[in-house]
Amino acid sequence: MKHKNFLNKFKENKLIVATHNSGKLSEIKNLLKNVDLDIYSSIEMNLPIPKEIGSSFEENAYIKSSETTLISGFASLSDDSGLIINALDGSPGIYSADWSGKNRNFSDAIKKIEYLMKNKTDYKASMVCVLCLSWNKKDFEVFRGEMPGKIKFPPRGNKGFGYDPIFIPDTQPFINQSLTYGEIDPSFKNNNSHRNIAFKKFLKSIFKNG
Ligand code: ITT
Repeated sequence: MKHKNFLNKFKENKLIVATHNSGKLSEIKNLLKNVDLDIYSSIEMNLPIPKEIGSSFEENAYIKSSETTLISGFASLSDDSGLIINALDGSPGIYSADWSGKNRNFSDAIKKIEYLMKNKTDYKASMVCVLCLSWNKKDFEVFRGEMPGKIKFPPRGNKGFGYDPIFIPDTQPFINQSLTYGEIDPSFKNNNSHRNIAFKKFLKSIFKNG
């Protein structure tokens, strides 16, 4: 059964997922599968790519969803996310997409991280996801999720996207496992990830506040 209790935020029952990243989009569509909204994305609506000039995940998420709502006239949900590495003072952080270059080549970004981590001993890292829901052109709410873990080389697994092959989340399918997100079943990742944590807050808010 699909949940329906939030009509005043979602004109014509529509929600635009404000992303041009197909890996994220497939996870987000899955997380929204029990919500009774008609889901569209920036990709299929051919919307321009917003300039992410903010200085935090929250600011960039707000830029993406508010711009999408302004242009489309509909409520939109953005996702600004990335990998935070302790030994690199939090990099790549909000620049996680930029490190993969114009062609979004994540094997280059991963090689760069491997090089920078050569003499480091602290492999602690986390994945962050900040969602921003914009509606009525000026209203918005942000939701943050974080998954602690560590990075590990060489990259392993091709089930995910972006930095998944080098990130080992603390939450594993079974105790004593050390699988990367690239090796973990996508449904397990989606039920336990930084994105899922942010999504739970988002769903709680839309069902509570209507
Ligand atoms: P949009 O802004 O259009 O959503 P983007 O790729 O530019 O797409 P971000 O600015 O949020 O997205 O950049 C975050 C990068 O970090 C992104 O390119 C991903 O590949 C990577 N990333 C985000 N979530 C991830 C996850 O769950 N697993 C692995 N990598 C992830």
